Amino acid sequence: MADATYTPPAVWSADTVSGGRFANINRPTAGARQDRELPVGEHPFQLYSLATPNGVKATIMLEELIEAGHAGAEYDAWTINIGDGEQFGSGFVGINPNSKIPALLDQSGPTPFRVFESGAIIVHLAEKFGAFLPTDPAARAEVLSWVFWQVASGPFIGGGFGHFYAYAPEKYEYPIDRYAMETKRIFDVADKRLADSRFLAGDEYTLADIANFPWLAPFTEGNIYNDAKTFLSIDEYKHVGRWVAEIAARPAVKRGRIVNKVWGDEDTQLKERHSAANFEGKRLVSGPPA
Ligand SMILES: N[C@@H](CCC(=O)N[C@@H](CS)C(=O)NCC(=O)O)C(=O)O
Repeated sequence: MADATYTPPAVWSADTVSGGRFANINRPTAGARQDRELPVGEHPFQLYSLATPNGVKATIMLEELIEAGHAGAEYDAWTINIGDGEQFGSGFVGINPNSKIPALLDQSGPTPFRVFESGAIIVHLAEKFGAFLPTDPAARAEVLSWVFWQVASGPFIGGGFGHFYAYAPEKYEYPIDRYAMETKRIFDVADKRLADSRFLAGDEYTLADIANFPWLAPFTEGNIYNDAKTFLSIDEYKHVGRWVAEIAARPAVKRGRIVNKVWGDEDTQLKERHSAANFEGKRLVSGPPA
């Protein structure tokens, strides 16, 4: 177990690391750990993911494109179970050397290519279909600013606050204070912006909202990291709450949130998505694992 008065040795070694929820999969090395091909379907886009906040950015984007009439955005979504280490299979590492979901294979043209990192995936799709990302330079810069802000802020919320508050083997005051402070500050940035603006980048729903919603919504809805909503007084952020409620009601968002969801009530799970018919009989409620 870690010691509150830990003195770092001259050279760090992974052998001394204590437990925690992801201790079985975490290693200080990259690369494939086992041979495992990925399944490939017929649609232009092949998504390999899981319905965590980072994964849901991609599935909301794809469902929004389909909802907007872009038939060329049809996709197959395959579940990568990160708890079982499937992100370290050779096929997945081939499309994401960073071994994290989501990863996309674009086979819409003659030569398939990979896109990894959730921010890169949604920007790639937006550019391909000319959707949710304005072309006017000022408007585009505002959208991309909020997208990159999210990608940069997410690890403080997840890897920082979520890890130490919910997943670490023991509760340590210093990191919980550090990341609770930062998570609240991030919420306040969004809240102040949304006090003046219907959506994050202005009057229009854009990639800025698609990137940020999956991380902010679970806190206002109270279904992430145990009782984090209470602990962080998330109800203070009224404008974020108003924005979450509006976006959560969008049909594409409701669908996107259950794609690759393999926890919760059976009728809210959709392990694989290959067509609109897969949503029939499903209850479109959501939420990442607590
Ligand atoms: N910056 C990456 C982060 C992706 C990420 O952290 N994915 C997590 C799930 S939300 C994951 O795959 N973790 C598996 C692991 O760390 O081994 C992105 O935005 O795509």
